[in-house]
Amino acid sequence: EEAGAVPAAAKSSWGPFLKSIASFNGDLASLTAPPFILSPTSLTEYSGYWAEHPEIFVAPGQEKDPQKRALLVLKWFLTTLKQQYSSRSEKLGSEKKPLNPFLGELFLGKWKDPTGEIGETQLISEQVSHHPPVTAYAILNEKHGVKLEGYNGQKASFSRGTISVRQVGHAKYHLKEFDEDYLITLPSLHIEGIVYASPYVELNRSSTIHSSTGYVAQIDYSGKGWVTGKKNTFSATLKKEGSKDILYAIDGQWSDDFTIKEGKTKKELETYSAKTTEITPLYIAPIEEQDPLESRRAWAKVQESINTGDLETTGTEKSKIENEQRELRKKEKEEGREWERRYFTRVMDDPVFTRLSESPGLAAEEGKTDGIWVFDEKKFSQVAKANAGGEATNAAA
Ligand code: HCR
Repeated sequence: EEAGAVPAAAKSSWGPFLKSIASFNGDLASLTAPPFILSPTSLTEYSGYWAEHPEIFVAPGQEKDPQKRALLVLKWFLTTLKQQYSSRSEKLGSEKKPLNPFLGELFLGKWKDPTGEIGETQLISEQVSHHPPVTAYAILNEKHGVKLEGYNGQKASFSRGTISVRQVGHAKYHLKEFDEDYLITLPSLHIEGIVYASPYVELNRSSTIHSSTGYVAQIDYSGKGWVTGKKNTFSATLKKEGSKDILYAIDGQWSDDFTIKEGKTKKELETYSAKTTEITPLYIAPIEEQDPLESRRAWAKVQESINTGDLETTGTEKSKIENEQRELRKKEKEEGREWERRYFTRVMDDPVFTRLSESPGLAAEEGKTDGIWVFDEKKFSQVAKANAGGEATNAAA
């Protein structure tokens, strides 16, 4: 029944596509998808999914009890999953292939707060590597002293009719008032419904959150859980490191309802409804005010032609960007320099990461992105200063 919703023209291009992915090399960017599965959205925009509920994002900043704080961080993480992994495919599994960002591409914006209680939350997302693709981001809320920073890339493989994607990278959630850090690992995923030309994401195995205060959250994903038979099922626990006692248990579906219970008493504390909790839309500056490297400005013509189904223009406009990029890389090579990232810096050792990356597999993963990308406060304030002086037009200002 899912396949029936796909237009006839689309169906005819799906067979050849399935054949082509059977032999693809792990780089999702190199996957040539049929036009109807192309999304006009660049992957740099996906960083915004971390804070589409700003009130839940900043809530831990207000909580005095460290155990409750750890729970609020876990709750916030769980509430981001629907946005991250299913917001594009709510209708009949219509996940699409995002635009592959160019090196230096920026996606900047803010979640405004008319109430004044949450304060403004700012998003800075930058493509820090093109081959392999890596996106870095920082999300800042000054009022509550909350900072999220992270980066990620994807490594994909195709087997038994599905695309499996491993995420390389991690996120760090920082609370200024308590000088507290949380290291968040990213779940691997696979794409279901490919044979029906109706793709959607399902998460695999588990991911963790380790805090500098000694709490550990583990989230186990089971897809169409064998107990419930429902998609996007998970089961999470919060424990003190080294202890078997479950402080809190959270069960349900990340795209629907989940319930937080006290570990010992099993008392229900809260049921969160992912479907009915509204998101706060991100404010992005009008295109003419954006920096030329900002995603929506740089891709404007490609996006417009994808939306109108004009394949020829999509092709020529994409090639223009690709050729420009090739020229830039050539010039940099000749001059023996590297592209200067605007907001992030690559380091080989990040103290927070080293301290909290308990799981041995984690450190090995990082090597594959050739270092760790961190938000560079110095660069950030320099850009802010330059903007204040009117030198550059930057939407984040
Ligand atoms: C795998 C994926 C691109 C990467 C997307 C990531 C992992 C990016 C970072 C975000 O924080 C979380 C995230 C969510 C997305 O679910 C995930 C995408 C889902 C599909 C897309 C593929 C490249 C599309 C392949 C083409 C299919 C539809 C045939």
